[in-house]
Amino acid sequence: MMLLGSPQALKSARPGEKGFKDQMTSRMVDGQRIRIMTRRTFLTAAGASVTAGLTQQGFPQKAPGNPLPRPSATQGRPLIVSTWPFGKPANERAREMYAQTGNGLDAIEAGIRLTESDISNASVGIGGIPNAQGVVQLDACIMAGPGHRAGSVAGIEDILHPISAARLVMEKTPHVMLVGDGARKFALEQGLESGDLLTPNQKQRWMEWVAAQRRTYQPEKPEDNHDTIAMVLMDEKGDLYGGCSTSGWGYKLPGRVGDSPIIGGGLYVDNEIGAAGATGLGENVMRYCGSFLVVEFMRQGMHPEEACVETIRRIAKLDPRPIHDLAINFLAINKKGEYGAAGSSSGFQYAITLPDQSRVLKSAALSNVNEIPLGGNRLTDDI
Ligand code: SD4
Repeated sequence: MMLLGSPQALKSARPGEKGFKDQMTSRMVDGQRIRIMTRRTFLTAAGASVTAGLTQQGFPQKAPGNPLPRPSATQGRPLIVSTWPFGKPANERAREMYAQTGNGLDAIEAGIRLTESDISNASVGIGGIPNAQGVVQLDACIMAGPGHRAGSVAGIEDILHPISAARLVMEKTPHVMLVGDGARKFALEQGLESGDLLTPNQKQRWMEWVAAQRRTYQPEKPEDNHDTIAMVLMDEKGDLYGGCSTSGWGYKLPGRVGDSPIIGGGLYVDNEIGAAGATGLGENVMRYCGSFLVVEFMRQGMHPEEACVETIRRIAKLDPRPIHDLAINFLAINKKGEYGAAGSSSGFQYAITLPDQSRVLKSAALSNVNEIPLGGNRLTDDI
């Protein structure tokens, strides 16, 4: 096993010592498993230089140095990449469906439906955090590279699988996006399953939130709710697909729509170039056409990880907030089978699944402030 990374960076903990595991991760490179410093370790180790690289606005003059090899191109297909550790079982479900039907859209829909069904996930499907009035309103979209087709629903209520509603919008209507009650009625007409999306646990939490409210409207801090699933896939022919599903910002104003159902915002697929998806504070993604921008950077020849980093840097350059307050994360794949991800803070994890393996990875990070998501999403040490 090769070891990459600076020895100085590792002197705070050695193999066998407490804390060592946090510093190290491993990755397959050219068929060989290599141990590498985690991005967080690198940022800590390189803390002085990274911090020195931040401008007063809080964004780096140049991307933080990256001692890690960028993930190299994969050969196996389908290649499936999605947000957060819970993306791993969703990817595996997508892979299973792909094996049955050979259809990338079926795979995306099945994978995301698994996450939508997970009551413990507080930001996708049933069990999602409701809006300020205690109503769960869901956003989702789906996109197919071939034909550049897309479907989307926003602010949909009572429908257990908004990703399926989005697919039906794409396949059964001449439209791209349906919202609110129209989306709900359409989904019901199409025979989609309906039900009460507000679980007793979320109802209780919402009542506590209401009780704690001051006069001014104050939604849950968005960084506590990073649980959207965005999934992208390349099939055996090299065709690209993607989907995204979320209950959005916890205790949002009724009717608020985030980036996740916005084509080019929370998701974008260009069958010639690649596909990208987002998770995080949608207001900071949709104002910049974030996923579209990632794909455009890949069109310019950037590796998917570099394209994600560059997109966050662009957003940070335009946005008045310090970079670590942006709370945005992107992932991407390209036609070569390369993949990557980046977050405005450290702590974003994403899942990659191939026919013979499935793993959770840490993304590149543009600041060393750690996100600690609480909205039902659990980060993993099992990387
Ligand atoms: C939204 N982007 O509605 C979604 C929420 C999210 O991780 O991704 N959270 O803004």
